[in-house]
Amino acid sequence: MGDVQARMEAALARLLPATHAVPGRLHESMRYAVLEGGKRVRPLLCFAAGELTGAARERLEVAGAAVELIHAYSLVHDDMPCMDDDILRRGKPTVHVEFDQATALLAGDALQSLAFQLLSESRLADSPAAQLEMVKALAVASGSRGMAGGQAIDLASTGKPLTLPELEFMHVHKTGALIRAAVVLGARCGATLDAAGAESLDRYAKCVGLAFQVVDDVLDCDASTATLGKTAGKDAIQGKATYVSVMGIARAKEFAEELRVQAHAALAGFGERAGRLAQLADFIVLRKF
Ligand code: GRG
Repeated sequence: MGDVQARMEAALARLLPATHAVPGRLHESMRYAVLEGGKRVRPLLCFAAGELTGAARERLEVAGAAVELIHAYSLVHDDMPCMDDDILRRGKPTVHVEFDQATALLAGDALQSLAFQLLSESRLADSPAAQLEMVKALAVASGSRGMAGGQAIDLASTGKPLTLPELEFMHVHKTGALIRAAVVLGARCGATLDAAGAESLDRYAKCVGLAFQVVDDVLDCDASTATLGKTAGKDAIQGKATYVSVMGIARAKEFAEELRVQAHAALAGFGERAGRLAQLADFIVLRKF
């Protein structure tokens, strides 16, 4: 993980616009939002899926960066006063606090555009058609049928009780879609999987995407602000339905463990090539931050 995280930090620093380029303040805010922080879970998944298909690391750096830029944009916008209104992210003041709201809005917009620029300006897959599929996969995962849609449902349901299927629908879109896209993009950088392989990998991605959110909900009430680098305990204060509020903390922990087991089972046919994906399922479920 440390090796991939260090590679990703260098790649992101290289691929983001320099602060001396005009408009400097916008570029500074983009770099502030992305660099020196975050677990880089999505690029890690991208690299691990690429390992399964024998993808070149240079391609995975760019694909992983594209997914991470979308993730960073979503955090910048989510933290703004019109959404979650938070002042702390990755242990630092949020972008609208450090800069201002208009800059935060533009930084998010520009990060999203840069993600698609990266996906389209260099060769990342063996055929143009496969690369176009990557662009589409990230667009769908980020848009109204994916992350932005999940966020809209989240905002509309704050303070309302949700059933378990409604909660799952929200999180499969808000958090799960981008995690799934990270896996698809990483795999696409290498050799094409057969239909059964692609289906197994997608089953794995769905399990870890959902597990990620279940654990996020557990940590929101189990861990401290200092450990998380973001404000802990907010879900309960804001009256948000979470896996903890709907099923209780003990059952939520059990559910995360069930998803971890299912994720491992989905990888069974791949053998050792899927070792890193299996380790990441463990990390996502057993993490403490
Ligand atoms: C604004 C379109 C738009 C979407 C926002 C992802 C999201 C949707 C909001 C973030 C709010 C949140 C806490 C979601 C729960 C799961 C999540 C994405 C946590 C943060 O991701 P990590 O833990 O963060 O991977 P780091 O900082 O490690 O990258």
